[in-house]
Amino acid sequence: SNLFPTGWTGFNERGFIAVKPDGVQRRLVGEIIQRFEKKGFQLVGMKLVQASEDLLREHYRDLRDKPFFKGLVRYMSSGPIVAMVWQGLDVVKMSRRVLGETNPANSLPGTIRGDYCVEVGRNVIHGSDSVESAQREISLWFRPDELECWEDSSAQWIYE
Ligand code: IDP
Ligand code: MG
Repeated sequence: SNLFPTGWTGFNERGFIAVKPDGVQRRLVGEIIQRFEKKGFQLVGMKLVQASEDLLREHYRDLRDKPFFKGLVRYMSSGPIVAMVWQGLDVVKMSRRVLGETNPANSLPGTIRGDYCVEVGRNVIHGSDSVESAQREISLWFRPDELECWEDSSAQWIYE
């Protein structure tokens, strides 16, 4: 988009969101996409993927020393994931609020994790925790040509 020629921050910030295998199995993909769409974010990349354990170990490399790491990789490779890139103003920080807390027990109703799951080890969705990790995760999960730049005709009704 030429509307916001400021680089991948501000209006053009991009975040990586993934519906985890339990979210796909439990038919939550449509509901989750709808929440980001209705909020006003712009979808710029999406695919259904069976992630390899290598990819997941790299994705979660900061957690490699945690006791739950092995189980986390097994969970995340247990079925297909819907990987997405969403764009918009402060999308990374706002997505974390849409998701809720890491542990669904601490997530308020109205958040995805607050509404759709119970345990931290089956918390249905991933969202990048910073702009830096978003950029790392997007380049890990998507090739540049898998991301679409399209003019958002509703931008003038979402941004002042
Ligand atoms: P986040 O997904 O909210 O960013 P992280 O701390 O980055 O949370 O942890 C990544 C994922 O690892 C969590 O979403 C959850 O699926 C899993 N996880 C985190 N803590 C635990 C735990 O104590 N037991 C089991 N799984 C956990
Ligand atoms: Mg995290």
